[in-house]
Amino acid sequence: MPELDQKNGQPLNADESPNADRRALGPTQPPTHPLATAPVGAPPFSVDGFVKEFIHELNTNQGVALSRSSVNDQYLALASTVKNYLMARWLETGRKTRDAKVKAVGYLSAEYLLGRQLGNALLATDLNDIAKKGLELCGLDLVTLRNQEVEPGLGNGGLGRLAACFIDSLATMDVPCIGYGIRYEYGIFRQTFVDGRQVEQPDTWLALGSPWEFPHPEASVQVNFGGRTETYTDADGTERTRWVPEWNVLGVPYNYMVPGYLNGRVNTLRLWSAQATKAFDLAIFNAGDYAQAVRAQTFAENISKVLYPEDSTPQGKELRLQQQYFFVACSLRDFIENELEDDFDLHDLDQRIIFQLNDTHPVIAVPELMRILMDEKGFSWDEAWEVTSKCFAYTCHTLLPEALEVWSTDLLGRLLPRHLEIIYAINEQFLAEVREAYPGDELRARRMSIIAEFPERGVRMAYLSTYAATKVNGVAALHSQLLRDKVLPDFSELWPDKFTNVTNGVTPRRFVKMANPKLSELINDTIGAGWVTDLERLKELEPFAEDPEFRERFAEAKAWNKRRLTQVLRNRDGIDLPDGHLLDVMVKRLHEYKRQSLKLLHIVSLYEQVLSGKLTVDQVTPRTVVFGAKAAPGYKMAKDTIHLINKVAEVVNADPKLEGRLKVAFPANYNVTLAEKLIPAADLSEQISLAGMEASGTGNMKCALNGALTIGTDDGANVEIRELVGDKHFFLFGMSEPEVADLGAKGYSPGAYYEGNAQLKAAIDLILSGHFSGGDQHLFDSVVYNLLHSDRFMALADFQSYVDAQARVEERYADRDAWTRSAILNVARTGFFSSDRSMRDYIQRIWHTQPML
Ligand code: 26V
Repeated sequence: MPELDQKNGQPLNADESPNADRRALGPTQPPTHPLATAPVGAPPFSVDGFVKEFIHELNTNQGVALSRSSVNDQYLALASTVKNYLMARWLETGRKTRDAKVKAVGYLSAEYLLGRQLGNALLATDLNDIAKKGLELCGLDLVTLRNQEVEPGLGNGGLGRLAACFIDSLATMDVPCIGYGIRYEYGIFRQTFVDGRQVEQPDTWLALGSPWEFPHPEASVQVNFGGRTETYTDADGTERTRWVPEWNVLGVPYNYMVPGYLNGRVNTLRLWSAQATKAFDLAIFNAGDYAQAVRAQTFAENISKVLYPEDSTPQGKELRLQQQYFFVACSLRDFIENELEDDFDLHDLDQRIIFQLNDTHPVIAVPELMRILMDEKGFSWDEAWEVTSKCFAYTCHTLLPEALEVWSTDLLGRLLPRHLEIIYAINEQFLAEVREAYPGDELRARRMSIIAEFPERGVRMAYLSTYAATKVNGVAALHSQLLRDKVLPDFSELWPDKFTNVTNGVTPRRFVKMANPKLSELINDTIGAGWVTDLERLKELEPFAEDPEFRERFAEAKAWNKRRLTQVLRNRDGIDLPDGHLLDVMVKRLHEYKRQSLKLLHIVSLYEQVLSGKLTVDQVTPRTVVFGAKAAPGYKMAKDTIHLINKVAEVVNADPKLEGRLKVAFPANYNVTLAEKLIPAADLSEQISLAGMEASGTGNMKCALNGALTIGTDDGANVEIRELVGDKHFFLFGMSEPEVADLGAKGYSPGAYYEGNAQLKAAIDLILSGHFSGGDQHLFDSVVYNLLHSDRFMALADFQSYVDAQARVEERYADRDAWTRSAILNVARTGFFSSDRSMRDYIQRIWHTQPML
C-alpha cells in the first residue's frame, strides 16, 4: 500500500513534504500587534499598556473576567502577554536568519531541562518591573503567578540542563541555532518519599496548559520504521537501494521561543511529538477493526510519551531507539525541507548547518543523512559521505563504561534495516582507513570496529560518532584528557586533531541574575550591569573582597537567600531550616560515583562522635546538610541510599543531644525550580565524586558563582574551578585520578579502611547497629555491605581525607569574615564558567559559525 498523505489521503511523493504548501504561502508577515514594534532595550511599554494587554489576554484567551479568574488563568494571561511581546522578534529572527543564508547550529539533544519559562522571558524582555507594577494595579502578585508554572522537566540532569544553558547563550550571543528534541508528554518523574523511600509519580507538566509552545500539526513530518530494503536500477542504469518501511508515525513540531537577553533575538527550540498517521489507521479502520486502530494510535503516540529516567545505564530498550530515530529523522527532514531554499544544493550542506550531537543519543542522524542523500537525493556514496562527514560534531558526557550506548544489531536491523546496512558500510570504509594507517595490525582493527561482537553483536555508538564527527569533545579539561587516553585512545592516536575540550558552562541569566537578585543588585552597584553578558567582568569584584562594607552587603545577600529558602522549604516540604547554620548542599542525581554515601558517612560520624562523647556539642559547627537527588527508578543501590539518608535524617533531626546543631534536610523532587532557590543560599558546595568519574559537573559552577565554597575532589570541572579560585579558597581532598587508577590496579579492599580507621568504623557500626532503622540491623545491609566489600567508587579510601577537609571548612567558617572573603573571590574568579564562553569555544574550535550582529 502506498504511503498516504495524512491530510487528503493522496499518495505522498517521497520528495514532497507536507510543508510544501506552507512554504507556498511565502514569508510570513509580522503581525501588526501594538507590542510588535516596541523598540528593543528601552522599557517596552508602559504599566498602563501592560495592564490593558494583560486584561485583554485574560478576557479573550482565558474567557474570564479578572474578578472571576483563577491564579492559573492569570498565569496563562501573563504568559500570553509576554509571548505577544516576543512574537514579532521571533518571526523577524527567523526571517533575517533565513535571508542571510548563514551557517546555523542544529543542536540535537534528546533532553532539554528547561526550568520555568516565565521568569526567564520576563528577564530577557526587561518586563519584570512593569509586570510587577501592572499586576499590583490589578491586585495580583507576580511571584504567586510565577509559582503557578510547572517546569518542563524534559531531561534527567546535567546533560539536559547543559542543552538549555547552551541555547540560552546562543540566543544571547545572536548566533542562529535551532534546538531539536522530543516533546515528552511526561518529563522526569516527580519524586515523593513514602517512609523515606523514593516513590515515582508521573510528571503531568501539560495538565494545566502549556502556554509556551506553538504546535504546528500542518507541518508534521512522516517517520518510517521497520520493513526491509530492496535494490533496483534507476533510469540512469545506476544500482540503488530503497527502504520499504513497514509502519510510520507523524512527528508534530512544537516550537518554543528561546529569547536572547535584551537583544531582540529569539531562536527556536523545536520539539517533536509523535502521532499516528492517517495512513496507518485508515488501513486498519477499513479492515473493520476499530479497537485495533485505536491501539495502533496509542502505539504510535507512545514514542514521545515519556522521558527515560535512566541517566547512566542504557537498557537497550526498543522504545528508546524509536525515540532517538524519531526526533532525529524529523529534525533532519525539517532542516532540509524548511530551513533551506527550495533550490539549495545539498552538496554545500555543511555551509549552512553543523549538527551538534549531545552525547550519542542522536547519532543515528549520521546514517539517516547518508540515506536521505543517497536514496532520496541520488547522491553516490562518496558524495554523500563527503557531505555527511562535515556536518556533525560529537560531545561525550561520560566516562562510565556502562553508560556508553551499544545497540544490538538485531534490534537496529529490525527497526531501521536501511540504517544498519549503512552503518555496516561506514564501518567497512572506516576499517579500511584503519588498516591503511596500521598495515597488519588486525588486533587494532578489531578493537576499533564500530561493530562489537561481544557480548552480542552491537553498534558502538561512541565509535560511530567519533568516526563521523568533524570534532569530538569532552566537557572539562580532565575529562577530555581521559576521553583521549582511556575511552578512545586508538581514535585519538589516529586523529589527534579531531579531539578537543570545551569546558561546560552555565547561563548567568538564569543562575545568577534571576536566581540571585540581591547579589546581582550588589554586583550592578559595584561594577555596572555588563557582567550579565560578559561574565569575566566579575573579576572586577576582586578588590572588593577587602572592602568591609562590600563584604557586609555580600553576606546580607547570602542571608536573604537563606531566608527565602527557609520559606520555600517550609511551604513546599514542611522542612524547617534553623537560623545561622552553615548550609552544606549536595544536589545532583543519586549515583554511586557521585558518592552521596561519603557525605552520609561524614554526617553519621559527626553524630556518632557526639553520642560517644568524643565531641562535645559546642564543638560541632552548626550545620544543615541539604540533599537533593533523584534515583533512576530501576537503580536499587541508589534508591536504598536515599532511604538510608532519609532514615539518618529522621534520627539526627530528632535527637536532642545534638541541641539542633546538626540537621539533615532532603526535600523531595529536586528540580531546576528548587535549584534556583537552593543554590544561591548555599555556603558549601559538595562535589565529591571519585576522581576521574564526573565528566564535568555544572552544579559546581552554579554554586561557586553564587558564592559557595567548594569541598571537592580533583575531578571534572572542579579542577578548573580550583585553579581559578585558588587552593586557599577551595577545600580539596581525596585521591587524584592517577592515584585512583594505581589503587585500582593494586587491588582495592575497602575492609582494610574500615578496620584501620576507628572513626569510620564507629560510623558504619552505628548504622549496622540498627540505630537508624528502629533496631533493624539489616535494613541497610545492601548499602553498607556494598561499601565494605565492593565500594567500586572508593568512598572508604577517601573518607579520612574528606573528614580532614571538613575540619578545614569548619575552621574557615568560624572566621566569618575570612569565609565571606573566600566566597567573594569564588564569585569574582569563576566568570570563566559562563555558558557564553563555552559557546564561544564551540564556535571558534568546532562550529565555525558567526554571530549575526
Ligand atoms: C545517558 C543515558 C543513557 C541511557 C538512557 C538515558 C540516558 C540519558 C542521559 C544520559 C547521559 C548521562 C550523561 C550525563 O548527563 N552526563 C553529565 O553531563 C553533564 C553535562 O556535560 C556533566 O556536567 C556531568 O558531569 C555528566 O555526568
